[in-house]
Amino acid sequence: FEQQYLDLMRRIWREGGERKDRTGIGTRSIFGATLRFDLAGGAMPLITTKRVYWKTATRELLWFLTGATNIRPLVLQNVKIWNEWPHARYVEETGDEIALDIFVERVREDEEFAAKWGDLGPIYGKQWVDWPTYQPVAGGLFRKGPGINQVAEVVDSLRDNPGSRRHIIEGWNVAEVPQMALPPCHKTYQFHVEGNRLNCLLYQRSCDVALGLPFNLWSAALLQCMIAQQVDLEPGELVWMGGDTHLYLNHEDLIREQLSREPQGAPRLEIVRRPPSIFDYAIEDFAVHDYAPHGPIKAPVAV
Ligand code: THF
Repeated sequence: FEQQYLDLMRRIWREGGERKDRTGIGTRSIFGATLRFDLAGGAMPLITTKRVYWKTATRELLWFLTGATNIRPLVLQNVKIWNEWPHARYVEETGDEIALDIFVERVREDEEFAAKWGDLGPIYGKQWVDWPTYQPVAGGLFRKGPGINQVAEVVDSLRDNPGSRRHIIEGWNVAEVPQMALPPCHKTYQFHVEGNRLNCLLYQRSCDVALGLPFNLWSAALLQCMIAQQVDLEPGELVWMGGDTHLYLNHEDLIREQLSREPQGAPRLEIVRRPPSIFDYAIEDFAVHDYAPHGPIKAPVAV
């Protein structure tokens, strides 16, 4: 299970081409990679060669499902993973070079400040549950139509038309990409019904293998398990496909340490309650069994 992840990491570090990236840090990268995980029996692609904060990743997923794009609800839950981007924008646009933790405290304490500076633009949550539409009106003008809830539509289409090849949740809204703090990395989810099993394929255009991928794999598998529960199917295969699949050069210590460790155990997910809809899950609904990972490994996130 996890060996696929470690093999990918080793291969990129050994064979990946070095390139300059948007963040200026530099990466080793390969283009095009596939991982496959069978989620039968609650098996999860939860990395054990370092501690992965699966509750943090879960809170992020639940935040996406609310349609929120402001970091404040995450900050109030002590989830820090999106803080760097609004902070960078604040410093750039105001010239006020306050430290990250001071900025985050202001977002926590000051709702108005958060509304102004905590937003990431129309990223995942907005596109998933409120994809904008436009309706023509007289004179060649358009007005805003009702948003499309892609997640709700996929749940419905899985129930009503399981054989469909159109069960898709798309994050890449071409017209709105310029307004996003960061264009979506995990951009396309396709679901597929095979007998009583629900498969999921995630296409990720860009992947930070050391920091991001453990989160992305967990979140995709969790979303798949939640949707499966809602439509009375068993979780099937998770197929992950990466475009630019890379390791940041400043993650070398993490990579060496992690590749020296052996995977331990086979973590399993239990969803302890069946909420009335895909939008009603709470963090308490998830339990992970048999997760006894190696210790965490700290590494800086590239902004
Ligand atoms: N940008 C970059 N460069 N890497 C990413 O992984 C990434 N994401 C999201 C958006 N842009 C990205 C943000 N997701 C961590 C994990 C996920 C993130 C961002 C940061 C992180 O720092 N994880 C640490 C600590 C976790 C914690 O403190 O709770 C870790 O050890 O895992 C990928 O989609």
